[in-house]
This record gives sequence, C-alpha cells and structure tokens, in this order.
Amino acid sequence: MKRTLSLCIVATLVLLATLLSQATVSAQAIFLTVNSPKDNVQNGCDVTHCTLREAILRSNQTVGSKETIQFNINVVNNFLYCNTTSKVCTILLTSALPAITDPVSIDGYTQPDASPNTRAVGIDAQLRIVLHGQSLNIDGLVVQDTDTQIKGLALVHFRKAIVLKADHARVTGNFIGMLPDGELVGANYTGVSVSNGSDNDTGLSLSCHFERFCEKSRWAKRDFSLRSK
Ligand SMILES: [Ca+2]
Repeated sequence: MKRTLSLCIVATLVLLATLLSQATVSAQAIFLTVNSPKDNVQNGCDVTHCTLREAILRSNQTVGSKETIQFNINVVNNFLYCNTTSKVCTILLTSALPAITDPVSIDGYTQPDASPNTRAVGIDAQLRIVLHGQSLNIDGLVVQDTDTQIKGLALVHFRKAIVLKADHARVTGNFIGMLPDGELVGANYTGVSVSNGSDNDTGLSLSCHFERFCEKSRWAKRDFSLRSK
C-alpha cells in the first residue's frame, strides 16, 4: 500500500514537472531571424537563408505560437541591398507579402545599428530596415489577426503601407512614407489604414501620405512638420 502511494506521488510529480516544462516552452519567445534582404522563398526560414517573406510564411504556419521576427542582415555581404555607409538595408518587394494571419511581432530595431527613439522631444530613432513597395500598387503589411506589433521599419512606395484588419495592433516607431534619414521621398498613397478591428494604436509612428503630410507624430510633430515642407 505504502509502495503504491509512493509510486503515485512520484508519477504525480513527474506529470507536474512535464506540465511545467511545457508551460515554460510555450511561454518562451520564438524568434525568426531575417538574414537576407531579398524577396524570395527558398527552403523556409533557417539560419542560412531567411527573407521577410519566408519569416511571415513561417509565422503564419505556426498557428497559435507567436513569433518575433527580428533582423540580422549582414550589410557588407548584401551590399547590393544595403548601404555600407548608412547601414540601411532595403527589402524590395516584387509582389505583395502574405497577409499576417497569426499574431506576430516584427521588430526592425533588432537590425544591427538600429535603435528606438529615446527623446521626449524630437527623434533620435535609428532605422536600418526599409520595406519598399516599388510603386507596384501593393499594400505593405496586412494584419489579419490580433495582437500584432510592427516597429522599427521604414515603409515606402506602397498603396497602403500598413492595413489593420484585426484588434490590438501596435504600430510604433516606424517611418511610414519616409526614409530612415527623414527624407520624404517614399510616400505611400495611404500610411496606415484601419479597415477593421479596435484598440489599435498607430499613434507612435510617423505617417506621411502622398501629399507629403505627416500625421500621428507624438514624437516630434514640429520637426516633421518642418521637414515635410
Ligand atoms: Ca505563429
């Protein structure tokens, strides 16, 4: 009887340990690292080759598991897409990206040499990733599931740079219609379009429409209204 009780206790402890370990795994952030500025699909997103397109496809495939898409593009090795002086890399889209259908965090500030804004007035954010629509009349990032974050990207030459069709999106620290150096040469027809969903915060990105009007600038309205002239 005593032995049976001991076995039961051991089995329970093993079960608890297993459950706890699974909970730990599911709580861990899962990273997909974009290491190529190209816009192709090879073997999926792995350590040797991962484009933003591949990362979004992978994120969508892992339904219910929220990944963070980060960037680690070697500027020198990708000099055709990256400026070795400014360290800015440009992803030239050849067609529309897949819509985001599973929650994801896309963080352009993870690219080396990039950093988010630290100033209460003005901007010292350093953006190093440009998402370029090449004026193909395509939208940039289309969000169709809740709790998605997009930050640290410059989005230029799109029909709509970001389209929100789901709740609880956070679009922060992006230059929308503006290059990382603040030049307004990359206007989109529309910056951020909220076509559905609620509790979406787009207030901390700078959005410039095709008529060169910057809006939603909590960072530096004055600086950017001056630059937009
Ligand atoms: Ca996923």
